[in-house]
Amino acid sequence: MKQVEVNFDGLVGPTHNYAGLSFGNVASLNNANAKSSPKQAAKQGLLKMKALHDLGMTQGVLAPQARPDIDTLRRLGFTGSDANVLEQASKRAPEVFLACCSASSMWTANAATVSPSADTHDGKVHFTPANLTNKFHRSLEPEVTGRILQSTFKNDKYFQHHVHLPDNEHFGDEGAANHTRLCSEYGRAGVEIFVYGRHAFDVSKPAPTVFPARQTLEASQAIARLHGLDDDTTVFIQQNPDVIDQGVFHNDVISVGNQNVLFYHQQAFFDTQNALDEIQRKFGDEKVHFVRVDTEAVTVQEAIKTYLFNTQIITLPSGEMAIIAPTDCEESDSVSKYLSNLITQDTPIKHVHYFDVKQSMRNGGGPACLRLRVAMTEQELGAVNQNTLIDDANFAKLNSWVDKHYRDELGDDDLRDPQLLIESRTALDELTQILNLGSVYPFQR
Ligand code: SUG
Repeated sequence: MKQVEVNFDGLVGPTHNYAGLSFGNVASLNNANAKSSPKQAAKQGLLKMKALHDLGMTQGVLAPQARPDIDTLRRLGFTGSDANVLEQASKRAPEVFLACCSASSMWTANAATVSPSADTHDGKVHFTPANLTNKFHRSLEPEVTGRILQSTFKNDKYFQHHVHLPDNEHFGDEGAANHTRLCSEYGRAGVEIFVYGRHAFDVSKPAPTVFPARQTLEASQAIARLHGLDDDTTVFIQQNPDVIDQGVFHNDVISVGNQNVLFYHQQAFFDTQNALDEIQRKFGDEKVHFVRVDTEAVTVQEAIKTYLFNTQIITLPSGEMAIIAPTDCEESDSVSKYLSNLITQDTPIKHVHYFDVKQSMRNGGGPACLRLRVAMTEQELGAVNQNTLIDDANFAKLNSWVDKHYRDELGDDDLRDPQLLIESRTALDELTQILNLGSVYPFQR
């Protein structure tokens, strides 16, 4: 049966802004309070989606969340009209207010962990929204993420949706950003690799000391159980605590996989050799291409700055692989040199395409952060909400929707403007019609 891998990119929301909310994410901290352009951000994302569609890939889109999150602000004690809630919260608790305005749901690599039907015991595609407990602004996402996923993959014959893990740091889960699947073909059972930052219950184990490890082993194990994965084809690897302390806040900032390729930095993992041996053993007879980037070629700092590993490795219809990289990689001498050389080597990666996603990069989100991968059979793909798939018509529709509703520029002061709340809700209400999602937002219910 033919299977494809579909990238579901997050559409950037109308309140895209830089608030320095993510301790441990260097770009987020460095760009705190810079002015943003929601319109440009959304368009950069749409152009990447359209380009992948034009390369012959199946491309989907996931709706953003509604912000400012008035419901959460009310839950935290702000009362009165919506305008009053905005004014009071921004004056009396500015940090809390900014966290409730983040458009962070755009990074759909953190929306959920997905296991394709070939890997699961019941033969369904499994989804568990990430609870994102480590950052308050991101912990506001899982419930609505779950609704968006259920409206996008709306067929219980093929799709199994789980509730996110308990909202507690012991089960801190960041979704697909810490999960990679290797397989010989998308339709064949693969090896699911979960990369965790620390052990929650055994604190004697190594852990970072400067920045937080957002993902726990126990959370990864719970996802594997929920998805009905086989122990024989599941691998749990600890991320190197030292690289977390240097700013590698998710595994997808230091390694990425596709089919029979694992592209990783020399310092990515804690116990690299054992991890790679286990992957190869569980993968079977076919050889995995372990493409290691040495510190000598690209330092961890340069990898964080350019997001060399937050690239998408995709399999083109021709069977060759392409790497989808941010233009920041092209602008770095060492990284662009590395990539030009990589595509001439004996690995399946034969092309590199650069995309300007700088609006997202300034918050620490590269091309791979912007997408959630879902490998599906033709039947499963047929059961997906078709309005969420990108074709020329849908791309044009979404572009005009952005033109109509998004602001060119946004600063902190704009976020408390009640008019922005009205604009955002009007935009998202219209979006749910374009994407045929139903009433997924709290303000619609
Ligand atoms: O969780 N940045 C996001 C970036 C997520 C990147 N995702 C992956 N690596 N898959 C985060 O740190 C910054 C928001 C701000 O500072 O305004 C933010 O949430």
